Amino acid sequence: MASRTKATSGKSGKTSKSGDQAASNGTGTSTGYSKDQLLEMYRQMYLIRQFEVACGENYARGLIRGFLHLYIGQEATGVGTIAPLNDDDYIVTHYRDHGHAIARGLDVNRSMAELFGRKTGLSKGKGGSMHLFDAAKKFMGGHAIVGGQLPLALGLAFSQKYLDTKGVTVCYFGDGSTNQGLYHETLNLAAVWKVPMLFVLENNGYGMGSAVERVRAGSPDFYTDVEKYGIEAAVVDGMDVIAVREATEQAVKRLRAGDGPLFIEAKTFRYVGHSYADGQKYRGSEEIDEWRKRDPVEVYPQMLVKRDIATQKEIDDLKAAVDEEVVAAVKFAEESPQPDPDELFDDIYA
Ligand SMILES: Cc1ncc(C[n+]2csc(CCOP(=O)(O)OP(=O)(O)O)c2C)c(N)n1
Ligand SMILES: [Mg+2]
Repeated sequence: MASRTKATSGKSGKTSKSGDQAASNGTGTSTGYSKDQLLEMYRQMYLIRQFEVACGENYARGLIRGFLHLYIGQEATGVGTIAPLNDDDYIVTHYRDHGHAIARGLDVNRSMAELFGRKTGLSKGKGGSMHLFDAAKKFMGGHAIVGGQLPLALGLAFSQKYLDTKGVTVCYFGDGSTNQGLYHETLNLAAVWKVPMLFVLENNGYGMGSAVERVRAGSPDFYTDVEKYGIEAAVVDGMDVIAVREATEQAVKRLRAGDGPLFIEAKTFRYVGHSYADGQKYRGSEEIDEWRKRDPVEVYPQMLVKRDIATQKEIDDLKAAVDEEVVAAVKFAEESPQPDPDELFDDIYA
């Protein structure tokens, strides 16, 4: 991964596993991934999408409360970056965390129950949407403070280096968190300590209602800044799951070899509001429509069929199974008990 590498499968031969033009979004001829791997990436993206749609519906029903930030549109970034990881690698993320949790294989029923605030939830119903957590899967949250997850990830990556585990830590954050001082502090210390940390900037163009251009001086690109810290950075099309996976595979290989931290900026988009309550008055529908043309959950399966990698029936069967899984998760959550009032102060460290 060279500094300022632009990684887009089907456009850059450099990022293709097979050496020829990689396939994605209907272009190219070879992906270098097996059919099972390609279908699994679709299954995860579709599961995330359907899970999020169900969350929105159940928020409207009043069964999910508090803040709800959906990952709709960003699925390819989460799935493509998590696919290359081992069980020993840590993931630390922001409050828009459902997609990462699902891609990491956290229990879908218990994730939904957590959002419903039920006793069977991953955090016994006390964390909610922004705090999905599963230490056994090395999924260390779900954090609500913008950028707050960055120094936590740095600490985990430091431990991996100190204990020589050969693991890596992947930390997700949004464009908005780059305006926080701790973003710069974390980049600096990660470079000084040469920790195995992958910074994944999910640049969806907005921090709440503020477009990046309105709150950022200079270039709208972030990856070009990072070399000032001595960290190599790549930019990738975050709507292209294959390009994201390829870029991450290259990065993770280097992290395990002890090359120090690396950075990927994924250019992506959320099709929905910042949170469920956001009316999106700050942007026009044309912009959303334009990005919709590249919706990975729509375009990617079409590419698989068009290139005879999968049949339409295989795609339809997979969708039907996921639809059932999501219905079952909502049923599980709805039928789960509320936490007991006498548990209120359990697991509280203050
Ligand atoms: C320290 C801090 N300041 C402000 C907020 C309120 N807030 C919540 S989300 C958000 C925007 C963050 O945008 P970005 O990092 O781009 O992530 P995205 O929501 O686009 O995924 C803000 C300002 C917060 N949670 N924490
Ligand atoms: Mg953002």
